[in-house]
Amino acid sequence: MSSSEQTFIAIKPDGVARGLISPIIGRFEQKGFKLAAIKVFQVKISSPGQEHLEKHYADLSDKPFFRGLVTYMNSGPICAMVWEGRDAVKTGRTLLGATNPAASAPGTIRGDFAIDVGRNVCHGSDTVENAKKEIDLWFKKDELNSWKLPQADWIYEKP
Ligand code: IDP
Ligand code: MG
Repeated sequence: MSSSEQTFIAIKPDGVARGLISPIIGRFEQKGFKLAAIKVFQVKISSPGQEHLEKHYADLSDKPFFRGLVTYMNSGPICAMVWEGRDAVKTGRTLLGATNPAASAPGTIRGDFAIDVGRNVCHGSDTVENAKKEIDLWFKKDELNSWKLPQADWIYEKP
C-alpha cells in the first residue's frame, strides 16, 4: 500500500504536437498523483538519440512495427514524466486505456484523444520493474524531486 510507487509516463510527439500536454497531465493531477519529474526531451537532437528509443522499446525489437515506432517517437519532442502514488503503475495504465485506442474506453486518455495504435499519444510503464528501468533510462537521479503533496491526507486515508 505504498504511496511512493513511481511510474514513467511520456506524452509522445503526436500528443505534444497536438497540444495534449495539459489535458494528459490534468488526468494524473486530478486523480491525486504527484509529479516527481518532468522534462521535454527532443530525442532527435540530443545524445544518445535514436539508440535511446531503441533501448526504451527493446522488448519490441522483433515486431514488424518496430522501425516505424522508433521513427514516430523520434519525430519531435516528448514530454517525459515520473508520477508517484499508490499503485501508480497499474492505475497509470488504466488512465491511459488500451494500447489500441479503438479498444480504449471513453474517459481514458487514448479513448478520448486518439484513433490509431501507431499514434496513441502517450506511454505508461506496464510493471513496477519496467517503471524502474524506464525512469533510470530517461532521468538522472537529481532530476527526481522528493516532496510532500500538501493534500495527501485528503487523498489517502492512511498515507
Ligand atoms: P503499450 O504502449 O500499451 O505498452 P506496447 O505493446 O508496449 O503497448 O507497444 C508500444 C507502442 O508500440 C504502442 O504504444 C504503440 O504506439 C506501438 N504499437 C503497438 N502495436 C502496434 C501495431 O500493431 N502497429 C503500430 N504500432 C504499434
Ligand atoms: Mg509497453
